[in-house]
Amino acid sequence: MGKCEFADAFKEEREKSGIGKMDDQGDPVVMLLKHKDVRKAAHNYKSFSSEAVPGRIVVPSEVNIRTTRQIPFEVDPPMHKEYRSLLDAWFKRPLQDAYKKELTTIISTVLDDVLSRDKVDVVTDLALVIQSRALTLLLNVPFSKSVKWISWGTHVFRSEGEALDGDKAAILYNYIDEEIDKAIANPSGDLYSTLLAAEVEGKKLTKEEVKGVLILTFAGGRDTVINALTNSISYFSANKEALEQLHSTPEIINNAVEEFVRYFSPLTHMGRVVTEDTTVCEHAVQADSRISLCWASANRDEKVFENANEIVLDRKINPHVGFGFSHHNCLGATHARQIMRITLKLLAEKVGDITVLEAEENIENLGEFTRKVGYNSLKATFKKR
Ligand code: HEM
Ligand code: EMZ
Repeated sequence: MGKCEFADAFKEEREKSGIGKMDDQGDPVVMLLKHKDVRKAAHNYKSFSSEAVPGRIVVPSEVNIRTTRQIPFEVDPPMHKEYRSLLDAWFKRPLQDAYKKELTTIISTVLDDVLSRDKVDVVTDLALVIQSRALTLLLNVPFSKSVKWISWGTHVFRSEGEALDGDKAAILYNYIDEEIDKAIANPSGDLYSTLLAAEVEGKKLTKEEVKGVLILTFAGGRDTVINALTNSISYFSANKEALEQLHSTPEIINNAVEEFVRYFSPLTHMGRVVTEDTTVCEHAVQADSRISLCWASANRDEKVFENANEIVLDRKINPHVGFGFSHHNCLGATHARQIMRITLKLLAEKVGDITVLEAEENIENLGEFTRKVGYNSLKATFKKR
């Protein structure tokens, strides 16, 4: 395995039984570990539903801190398709030249700031700042809004450490309620107003539905993007030749982004609720129990990926499921990919060396497994090229 190590926590069980078991707050989860099974179950929404009590498909479950249904994440087909058709065009805006140009300015400014300082924390000074400022483009709101979002830290539902925090979540819910009320009073071209004016099946979206889309946009695209950026930087620090490779062959940047998403799998897994007694990977599961689709394990499946535990920056065939698979595949992937592509391009252009001084790893506890998903803190120095 290469230097910046993100071990495959699931290898043994994936090869032995194909499943893992974990308890989550008394509501157990059977994790699907093989690429083939993960894709099959993701596609089979009739047996494995996303439409349970809001928060139940998330692991750890958010049922105690959330009553609003996240849209389109916690809705099954056919209704899911109605919401997706409404949202798809908006979430493709990151492909526009003007959007890419503004995103380039945002990221370039952050990197120039980082290069002007002796030492930075990659998590809070680089990744969180890029993620929050970039989100102003996705929502089409003024840049100044990002100041408050940065102050919320890396997770909108969690305070220091692991625990889900209802009081912290309430800050986000109240904030979104207020922004929705402002958009009702003064409509503009932002995502709030666009959704408030939109119709699904001939009916205007309710405030609760708009809130469901916004909570998901704030929560789903936060620690995932922050981990993807931070982990990539830790890789460049441990593998000095990689940044050189991107500098001399920038045409592989898109492959490198997909490979980082595969290898780091910033979202480890996502749950589904079983709707009828059935089997997964020849293992019986009962109606109303939970399974999870373990993207992180599927992405290291050696039946699918050659040298699965190595980062191959220019990997050509890469059917990773880091952004999910089938109906619920990541709606924010276009935005996330642009952030990653532009960051890698600018790092390769501007930065000559990254040296990590201190790292505090973020380790997830998943029953019998522990998995490194990123860093709580990564202190580093950046030198100009
Ligand atoms: C769905 C990963 C960034 C919004 C998903 C899913 C995965 C994922 C695995 C599938 C969930 C499931 O099947 O239940 C990631 C990763 C990201 C990222 C690895 C960054 C590297 C973002 C961003 C946003 C976002 C930036 C928006 C700001 C969403 C939404 C869905 C979703 C709305 C639900 C789509 C649906 O249900 O149709 N993401 N995500 N994600 N993601 Fe992301
Ligand atoms: C949910 C989830 C979305 C959940 C696609 O993933 O991301 C998690 O970080 C949030 O806690 O509520 O939005």
